[in-house]
Amino acid sequence: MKFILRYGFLAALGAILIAAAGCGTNAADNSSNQPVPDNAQIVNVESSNFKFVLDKTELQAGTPVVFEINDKEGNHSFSIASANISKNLSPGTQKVIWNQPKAGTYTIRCTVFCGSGHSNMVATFNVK
Ligand SMILES: [Cu+2]
Repeated sequence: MKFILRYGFLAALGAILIAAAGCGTNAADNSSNQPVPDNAQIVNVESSNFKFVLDKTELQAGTPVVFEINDKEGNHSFSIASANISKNLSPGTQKVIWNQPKAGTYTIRCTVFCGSGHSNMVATFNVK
């Protein structure tokens, strides 16, 4: 009886752990519950089927960046592989904070298959 109870508990714990891992966002998810740095550069991003539109594409290196993303339609992701940023988007506003942008040209992509125009969801910006 004790045996059954113990293994029943372990099985339940395992199920919880698997569920938590499965529904969580990935490790690179830049959570919107971080405080926004005072000196941040704000970039407004509009995502829709099937594009990203940024209100600025020239940013300053070394100054935190906050992407204020308004997803107009569809489920997408806002992913910048070379900056280790990936956030799943659903309609509404969400934000991504990038604390230490380094100089370079960056590409934003959607990594969630969102439909026929998915591969067109690419935008670039520069950090100088
Ligand atoms: Cu997509």
